[in-house]
Amino acid sequence: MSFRISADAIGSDNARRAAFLEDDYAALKRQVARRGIDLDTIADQVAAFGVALPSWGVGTGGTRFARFAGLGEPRGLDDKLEDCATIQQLTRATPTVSLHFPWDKPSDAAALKAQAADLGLGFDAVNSNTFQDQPGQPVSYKFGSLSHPDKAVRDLAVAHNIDCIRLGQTLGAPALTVWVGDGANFPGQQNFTAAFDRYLDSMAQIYAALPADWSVFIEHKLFEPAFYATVIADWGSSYLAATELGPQAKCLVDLGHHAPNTNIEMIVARLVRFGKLAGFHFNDSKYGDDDLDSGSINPFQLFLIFNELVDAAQRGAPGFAPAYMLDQSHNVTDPIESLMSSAMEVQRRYAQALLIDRAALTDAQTACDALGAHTLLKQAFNTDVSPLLAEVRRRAGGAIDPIAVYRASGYRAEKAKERPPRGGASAGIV
Ligand code: LRH
Ligand code: MN
Repeated sequence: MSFRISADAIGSDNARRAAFLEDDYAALKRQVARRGIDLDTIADQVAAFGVALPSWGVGTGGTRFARFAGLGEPRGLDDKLEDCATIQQLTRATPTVSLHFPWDKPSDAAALKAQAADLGLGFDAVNSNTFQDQPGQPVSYKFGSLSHPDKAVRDLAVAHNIDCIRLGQTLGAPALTVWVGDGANFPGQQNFTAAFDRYLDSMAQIYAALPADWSVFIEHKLFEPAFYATVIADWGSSYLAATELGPQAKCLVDLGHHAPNTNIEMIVARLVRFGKLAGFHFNDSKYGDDDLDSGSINPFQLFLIFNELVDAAQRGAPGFAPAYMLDQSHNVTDPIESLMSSAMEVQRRYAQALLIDRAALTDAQTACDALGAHTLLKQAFNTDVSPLLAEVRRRAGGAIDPIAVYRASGYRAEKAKERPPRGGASAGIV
């Protein structure tokens, strides 16, 4: 029998904190009531918010130089789901998992769906992988996949993506995320237009295989693994491709896939305006695609992104239904702790964006009152919503302090006993 954190462990820890939380929540409720906001209404909205977990994020991540495996690493999909269920049990903010194929290829997709449901989990967008060759693969993705000059390579990549759709359908997933590392390392190595057209032709075949209620999410990325040119390098290329393909194709924004200092919240506003925002891979970065914990480097940017999303939701932007997912690599922390604190961080910035006085903001913007407008955002960003988030977790049966309960439970030590290390040095993100 594998170790799970008991409801009692959560209950008794919550009982110790309940009185303080009640106090803090009441104080926050009074504070925002002075701004004409009912905190319980915000609590209901936050309770309905969820962010999907990346199946590849529950194992220790690494870089091209090395990966230093942690204790009790998940050995396979069952362990990954178990760890995801523990994150959901404590935070109540992560009801779905985003799988990556073939890393997570199940032997029986229907059984996997039932297994996940037993753990209180569902599935969000599935991810294809044509950035690595699989053992025995007849042709290589070394020089690209969906945009490769060789039709045999493109056909293999298209077939793999269609397999992912079929698997995802059985799992009850709503979409396929397509990120390709296709590009060039040398000027002259690639004809930009020909490569883009080959990509569009391949994506059109994948698009044609989509069920009517499915979407395909195109994920842009400035560089890596290609270091001179990337076929889908930015939101512009992604938007052009999604528009060419049709209404079921949308643009996914991975926060780490932009040049430093890019105004990502404005990219979000543009994609929302034209009904092409697929959703997000939340993480943070200082330099490149660092895949650091969400909000750990630039929490104000995350808040500003949610300011655009709440504005869009409140004005009823057409086709606005973004998917929220984490996509991080946990190289030096316990992945479960990082994913819990990141999910709560994303929830925090959403909750703060709900506190913005939008009528006053519009007035200030119309009056060209720059500081007045900025101060309204800062008032919300500087509001400590910790009691709100904790109360939402408590009401949903989660832990008031998930990290404290997790650490006190000895879960990781138990998993270290159940999951002996596989040994051997490794490198790479998983
Ligand atoms: C590419 C990416 C993509 C995933 C991979 C694990 O950098 O963000 O979303 O397929 O990371
Ligand atoms: Mn990503």
